Amino acid sequence: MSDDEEEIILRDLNDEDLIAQMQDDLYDGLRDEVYEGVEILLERKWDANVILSDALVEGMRIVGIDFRDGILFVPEVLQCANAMKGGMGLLRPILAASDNAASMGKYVIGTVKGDIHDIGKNLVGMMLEGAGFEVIDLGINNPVENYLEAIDKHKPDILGMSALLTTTMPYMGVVIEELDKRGILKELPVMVGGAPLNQEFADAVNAHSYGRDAAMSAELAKTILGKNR
Ligand code: B1M
Repeated sequence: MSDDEEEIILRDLNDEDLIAQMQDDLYDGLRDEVYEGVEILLERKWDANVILSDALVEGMRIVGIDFRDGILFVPEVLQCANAMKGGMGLLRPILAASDNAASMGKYVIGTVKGDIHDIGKNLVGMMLEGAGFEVIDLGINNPVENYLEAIDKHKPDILGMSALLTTTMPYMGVVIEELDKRGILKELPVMVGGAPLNQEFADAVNAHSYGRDAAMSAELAKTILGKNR
């Protein structure tokens, strides 16, 4: 089937079928189709946050279940991630468009050492930008030295760490301990987040706050800096 024929089919679908098709396309790692689905929904005046949650995040949730159950494997899930990032690329400028003339503050964010998951972190970054923060993204697999260097260089108002693995989340504690030893922790609020975390874990590693999801984390960041109106 040619791309043109696929385009016509997607455009012919009603909203509900299109969302279901996009979840399937994300599952099949079809970046162009996911991108096009987002485009169509935007043309139909769908809210970017709803497209993100209903089509992309929900699609990835389904992928996660089959990944866990050994139905999907790493190469396939990488393609799903690639497809999701395609759709996110289109939503990014909309989600990151800020009404705030003044910067809310600087936020350094990175996925911790040993962990290469970055979709959730990227979403948090987008929402923060949308809320008016200047976001410095350190990417994935960050040892403590990277965080220290970024703090020194950028003087952030908040430091954020993301982890998706139960094996890498304890590393957040290592970073926080190092910040404490150096006297930085009392000055710099640390937010932690990622699917396996919860408030209890955040408390246990002495993090200032726990971000449950991207939208809530942006609100939380404003609250931390006393800028939530
Ligand atoms: Co991975 N993986 N993976 N994986 N992967 C999970 C996390 C897993 C739960 C899958 C499963 O078994 N069901 C499982 C972890 C199990 C565990 O730890 N108990 C797992 C595993 C085991 C692995 C490998 C070990 C597999 C292997 O090699 N055998 C391997 C590890 C690699 C490594 O990191 N060293 C691995 C690899 C990969 C891929 C590379 C293939 C790919 C990542 C691609 C990429 O990110 N560029 C991948 C993916 C895609 C997933 C799943 C399917 C999806 C993750 C995702 O993007 N979710 C995931 C299953 C799942 O979570 N359903 C899984 C969508 C995203 C929007 O949500 O990231 O949770 P999330 O982010 C949310 C919140 O958590 C929060 O806000 C976000 C938006 O609302 N949040 C924050 C996140 N960070 C935050 C920071 C904050 C605040 C909020 O403040 C700073």
